[in-house]
Amino acid sequence: MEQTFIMIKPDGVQRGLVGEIISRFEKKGFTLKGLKLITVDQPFAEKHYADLSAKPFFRGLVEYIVSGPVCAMVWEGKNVVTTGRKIIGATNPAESAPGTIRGDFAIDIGRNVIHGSDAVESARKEIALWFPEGIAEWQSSLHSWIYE
Ligand code: YYY
Ligand code: MG
Repeated sequence: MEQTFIMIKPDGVQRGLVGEIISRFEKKGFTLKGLKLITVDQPFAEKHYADLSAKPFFRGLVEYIVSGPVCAMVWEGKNVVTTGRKIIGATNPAESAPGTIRGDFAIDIGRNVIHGSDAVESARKEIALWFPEGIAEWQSSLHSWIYE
């Protein structure tokens, strides 16, 4: 089954959005496979966002990610990478549809509350980076109520 890496950024944690965000993924039918509150350092944040290191916003982005604890998660389910990105909404909250997490809870691009992997391959890399200890081995007993 497909997995994705979802991270509630420091603003989302500070603003008390952890429960709301977890609830949206749970209610959709996805399965929580990993979860931890963690404060990362600069080299780690730079590694996570390595693909963006040449961008003008990179410094500010790294500063923001290290500014407080984040909630790192692994979610599992059919098409969870693509569907997870839809639940999250467009990168710029000004363009995120209402009903998406960023559309409902964010205003500025540099405070957009949540990260989600953009492809199955990046999800695999991000899960390995954030959960080197591995993730929970369990199967939800709801499977046959969610999948036909
Ligand atoms: O995957 P996603 O988070 O939607 O966007 P990315 O293009 O990967 O950029 C990562 C992160 O960088 C974005 O969530 C906000 C920030 N950012 C920014 O501050 N300014 C931009 N013009 C583009 C992205
Ligand atoms: Mg991205």
